[in-house]
Amino acid sequence: MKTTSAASLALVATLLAACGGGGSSFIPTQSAGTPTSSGSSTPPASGGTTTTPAVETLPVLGAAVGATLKDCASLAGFTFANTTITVANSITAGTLTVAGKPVAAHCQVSGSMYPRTGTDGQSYAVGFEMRLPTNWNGRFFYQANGGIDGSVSTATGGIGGGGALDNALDMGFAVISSDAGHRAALGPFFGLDPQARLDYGYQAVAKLTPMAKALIASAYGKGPDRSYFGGCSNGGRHTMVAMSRYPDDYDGFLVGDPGFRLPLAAAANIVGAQNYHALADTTAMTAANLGTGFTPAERTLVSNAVLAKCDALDGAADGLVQDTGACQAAFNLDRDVPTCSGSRDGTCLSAAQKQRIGQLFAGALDGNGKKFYSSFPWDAGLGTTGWAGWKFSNSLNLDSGAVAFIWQVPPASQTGFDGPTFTLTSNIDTILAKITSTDSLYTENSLSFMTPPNPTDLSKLKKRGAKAMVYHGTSDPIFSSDDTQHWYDQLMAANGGDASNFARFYRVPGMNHCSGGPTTDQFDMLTPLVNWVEKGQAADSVVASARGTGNVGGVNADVPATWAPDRTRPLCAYPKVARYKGSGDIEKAENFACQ
Ligand SMILES: [Ca+2]
Repeated sequence: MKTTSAASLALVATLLAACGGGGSSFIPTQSAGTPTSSGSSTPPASGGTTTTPAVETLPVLGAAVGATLKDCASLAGFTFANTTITVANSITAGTLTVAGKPVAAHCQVSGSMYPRTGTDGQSYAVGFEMRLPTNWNGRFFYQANGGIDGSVSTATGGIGGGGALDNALDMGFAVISSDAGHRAALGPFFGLDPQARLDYGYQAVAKLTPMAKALIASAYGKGPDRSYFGGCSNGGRHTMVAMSRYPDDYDGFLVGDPGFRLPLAAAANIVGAQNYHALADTTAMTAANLGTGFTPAERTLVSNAVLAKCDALDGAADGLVQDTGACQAAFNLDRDVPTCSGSRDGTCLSAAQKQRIGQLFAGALDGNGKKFYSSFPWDAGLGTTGWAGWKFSNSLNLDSGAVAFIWQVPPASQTGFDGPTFTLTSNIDTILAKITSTDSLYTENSLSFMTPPNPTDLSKLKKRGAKAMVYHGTSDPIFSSDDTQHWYDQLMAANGGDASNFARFYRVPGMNHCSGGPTTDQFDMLTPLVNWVEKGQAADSVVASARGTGNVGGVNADVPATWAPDRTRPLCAYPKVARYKGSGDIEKAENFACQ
């Protein structure tokens, strides 16, 4: 079961070879058994001293200056290369709301760029909308959307987490949203067209950014003083890709639960589905049946066993595992969860469950027993419907089509394609070979167009004074917070052991994918990002609230009834952990310190 470091390196070499040297850019996972390894490649200094070099002072870019929208209707006549504007509408205050409050008056401009016919005969374009506040704060926000894109979601601009109490648009940002170059009606089949793959991966951003800045200049008489980029999930991936590819175009990056190695994460979720299917009641290829392989009672059993070992490690037995790193050493699935002596009844796991589920948490394996994606940390958020949805349903119905049509070379046949059959009957080695392949039509492999090139080289971004804030729920079932943590460890190593002067990483204990779970997931990370970029004020922590009964941003049903509904916690900049000070109300962030 153990994957050695040498084996991990061999896997990387194999995948690199399969890429044909064509721009592969993913980073290797940490070796098994060291999920919190620093990843440092710097040998320790001789002589026993471990002095950390002083972190250099970086530029502060200065505050944006606002302006007033001149005339919404005239923006229908805005011209830009390869761009068609279809509508420019004045939107009155209150037409949109956030947390029950009216969003301020703004102008909605919709259009599309680069219309063309794909190699599959379908029509393609980069569709977008921009929302331009009447009272503008001088800033631009690129809203990166989730999933496989395809929809122009309302351009309000997320500020982080779940149940947001505000949005970038209402704060005065000019916001763009796009479909990333394809229509939702195509589903994953847009991937049959090679250019649509590239637009989804990174090229739509390059097309939209100069147009958006020109439209802003046309609307307000000047371009944006400061530009921001943010999103969660695939939107977090877009943001990390932009950090690597477009560091000159944006000043601040807000990264949520990033799928920055999305094709590998999806392949790992497929391996997960095959394992849950092997543990399930029947051979039915349904989410309901996969869910019988690890039932709600069993998932809650494991979450509770994790809490029993880990909850108090942060000084507070409060239902939150805040010392995620210490927990991985403290918890042992084999030892700490009862093994069934008879039939499964929710109070134990079978030996087969322990073996398969334990391996999935340690990191999915290829057919040669080598790990190709990250471990997942043990945490308290396994019992939720959100966790189950990614493992048992999206593995069958979302990852399947994305792998088969957007990332594989050649793509699968569209005729008679069935997602669950693909997920549960495909050979993982065949999938891994195809998502790292190219041919004469698909000349860039999925790891090249989906993942950030050289993700730990952010020197350009750093030197010019741009900043990045990254958050990740430790109970995210699809993109592992261990993977993001390992990236950040490597970023630290690449910057003399400390990247905190330009990039910070905040774990969200208990949070599932982007929101939900037994957690405090309501927070504003955009305001501290602006303060960092424009005033040089870096946030050691960001206060987050639980969304219990009565929360105006939307109640999170996963918040335990034993918590105060408005519990707050500091989200600490990694590697620090929120620890209870030992006195004071355990429901309040002020009684915890980042240590
Ligand atoms: Ca705790």
